[in-house]
Amino acid sequence: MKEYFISKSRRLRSTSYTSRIEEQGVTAYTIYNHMLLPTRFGGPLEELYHHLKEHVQVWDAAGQRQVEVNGKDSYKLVQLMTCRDLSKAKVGRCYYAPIIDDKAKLINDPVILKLSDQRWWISLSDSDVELFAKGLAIGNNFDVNIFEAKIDIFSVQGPKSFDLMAKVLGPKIRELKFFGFDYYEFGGSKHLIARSGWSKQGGYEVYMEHTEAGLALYDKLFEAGVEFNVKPGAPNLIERLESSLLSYGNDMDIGDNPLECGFDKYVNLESEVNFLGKEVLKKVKSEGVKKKLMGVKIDSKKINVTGSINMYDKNNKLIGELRSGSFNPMFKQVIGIAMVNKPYFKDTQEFQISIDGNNCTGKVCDLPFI
Ligand code: THG
Repeated sequence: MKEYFISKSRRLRSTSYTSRIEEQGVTAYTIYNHMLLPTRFGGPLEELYHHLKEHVQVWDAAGQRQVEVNGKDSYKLVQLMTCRDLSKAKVGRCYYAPIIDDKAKLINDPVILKLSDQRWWISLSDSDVELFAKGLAIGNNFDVNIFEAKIDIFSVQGPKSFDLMAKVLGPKIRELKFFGFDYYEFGGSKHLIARSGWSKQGGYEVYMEHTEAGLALYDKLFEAGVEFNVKPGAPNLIERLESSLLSYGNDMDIGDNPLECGFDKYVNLESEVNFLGKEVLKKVKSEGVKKKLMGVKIDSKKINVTGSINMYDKNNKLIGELRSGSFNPMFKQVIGIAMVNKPYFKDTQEFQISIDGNNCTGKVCDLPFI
């Protein structure tokens, strides 16, 4: 496939780390929340995939922007936007929480951090939630402030991330529980660090305020990480598919509701909390979904998904559409995420798909893959 350059401009915002990763050999960017997000360093993605599963990587993940909501009505507004019950949310915890509109359509699938009773960060996937939140606040006369916080996340991912972070920040960081966050001292300042990240290889995310000490911490991890074979990296398509981590805009979008995306765990319809789309979701739940996200395995060694690709059964009936995919070294074939129509939800449902003009066969499977 022919590759194209990105024309940089002020609108496609650089991050605190852009000059650093360009020295470190970044070779491709995508755009995420109007910001440069690296996708590749050096050679093939497969090399970075193996490295991520064995060692440790530091990622410029600043594209995961924080919308801060603070003020007297901040809980009311955050709860209005998500179908996950946050009434018992605790300070110091992260919550993966779908944001939906009044028709229960997915606006975003952020991680929400409760910083204090009247202060929240919504750590976004790729859509303009700040505008949506402002519209709701104005329409409801909420007493809140809403703005994009000056935070650039860097993510430390991989099995050796625990040893590396403990070496630099002290052993206490090993005690942090999954999706918890706390403050750790480095270079004379405190840094908010969560045990989270967009891989299943373990790790942390540093919510870096634009400070010298924050950048020094980024640099220090590379210096101290030599013994752990640290490398600059990026969210990895192969790993995230194998780990079944969904990507907003790719696997699901504003045409889908959270029950179609398998977010049942994060849809709380029994509690008293008030959120947009609640009655719609009750109806969807009682009637059952008409399409849903499933895994697929395809008999092919390569794929490049740049748009939806239709899937057909043996009678040439449309059964769904492939939305993401990549060759996976462990499965030794292409795996991907597809939106599958009812009544084709059966694990092992067979289908045909055209990849770059070649007819291939595949099978639907339940998620997660492993
Ligand atoms: N970290 C932060 N912000 C983010 C992401 C992140 N914003 C955008 C994007 N990633 C949001 N998407 C996801 C998807 C999955 C997870 C996190 C963010 C995730 N899920 C866990 C899982 O599926 O096992 C568990 C979630 C839970 O149980 O609460 O980690 O990566 N800051």
